[in-house]
Amino acid sequence: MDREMFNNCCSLVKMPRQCWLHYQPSHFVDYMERATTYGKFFKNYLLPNLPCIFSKKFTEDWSCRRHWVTEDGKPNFQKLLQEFEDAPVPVANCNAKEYNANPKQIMAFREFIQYWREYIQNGHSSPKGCLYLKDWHMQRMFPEHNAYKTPVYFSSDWLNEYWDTMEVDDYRFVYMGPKGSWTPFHADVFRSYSWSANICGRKKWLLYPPGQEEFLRDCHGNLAYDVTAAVLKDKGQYPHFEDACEPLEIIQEAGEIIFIPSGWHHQVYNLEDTISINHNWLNGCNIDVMWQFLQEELRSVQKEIEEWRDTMDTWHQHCQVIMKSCTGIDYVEFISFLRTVASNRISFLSSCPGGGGGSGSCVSVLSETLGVLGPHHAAFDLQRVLHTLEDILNNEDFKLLQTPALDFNPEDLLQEIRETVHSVH
Ligand SMILES: O=C(O)CCC(=O)C(=O)O
Ligand SMILES: [Fe+2]
Repeated sequence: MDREMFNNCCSLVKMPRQCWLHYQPSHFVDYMERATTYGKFFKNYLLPNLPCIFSKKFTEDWSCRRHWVTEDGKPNFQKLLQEFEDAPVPVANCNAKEYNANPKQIMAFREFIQYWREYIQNGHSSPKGCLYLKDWHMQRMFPEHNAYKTPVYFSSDWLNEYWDTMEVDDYRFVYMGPKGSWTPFHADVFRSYSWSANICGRKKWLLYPPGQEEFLRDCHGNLAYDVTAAVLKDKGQYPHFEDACEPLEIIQEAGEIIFIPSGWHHQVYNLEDTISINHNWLNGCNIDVMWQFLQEELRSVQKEIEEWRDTMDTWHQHCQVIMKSCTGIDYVEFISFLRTVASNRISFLSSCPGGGGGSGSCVSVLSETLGVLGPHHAAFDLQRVLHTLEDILNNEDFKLLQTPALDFNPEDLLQEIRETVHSVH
């Protein structure tokens, strides 16, 4: 990102988000055939929050595309077994519904592969149902495998940066499922973006732009589990279904990467035996969507326990505790997350004032990424953190938290960010 793009993006990001209430999906989604500049992806897809597909050229040098796949494009079970043996993996049963998802169990990788082989031999069926290995933190468990490299387009990733720093979790996953396995209707964690690359096989995606999910709720306000189910046509049960648009339907082929924008709800089918890699990620372009989502989550918790409001001194704190257990994060942790992102950029910018990308002394993946994206990108990120932090500090619910458990003064951080952004020319 150069200075001109920095100035453009700082204005573009302030534009109101598109309203999708009367969406008419075209049956086409933009397709990136060959090298696309980061700037083009940033301006045309990240900022306006639009889906697109990257061709298989973008994954052709990944080692997993060679090692995990046979010559005829099928999962290479033998090789996969050698690599992962008895690693414990999470496996969902696509035939069972638990709330709005599929129940999961932990199984040895070997056991899942044995099931998958039998499932294929049995004409893609099994008395055990259709099992789907999903949300497996393969990269975290086997970093030395270097199975793939995150494309630069998806490298401004605050979510994994923060959870890597905390050393507790990440949002980088592998999915492996037989033909017929599927993922029910949902939006991604914290309304993050996702990117998903097919190592082998094909997927069908049904995408609804933000806001359309309101038409896909039942009379109790619960989101549909399967947007293709006949029950949605029952007006008594799904009163607003006829107002929903048709979904954008995308077929993703082997090797291709799909970009799923923030807050777009989706349902996904494996049309063949499929292996994919998926990351959830967030950055300065959709941090406002996450913050909006957290405020909505808090409002719904408040509604749930409204009756206790006047009887408890710690009611606001209590809402935060419930929000953290349901959503995975509360306001204080959200601020810590923003602070980590800001601190990393402030140190990056102070270590390479000339914007040389900190080359030479850069050892960590993060400083390498910040170096590639450049100082103006770091300044853009800081602007976005600044804007979000200012909004939180003015938020009435935040102000009502009696002892915000922050181990720093947010005003000092705001000042430091302002000075640093100012110093980037
Ligand atoms: O591939 C799947 O089954 C689901 C993937 C997904 O929901 C995502 O990448 O956000
Ligand atoms: Fe998803």
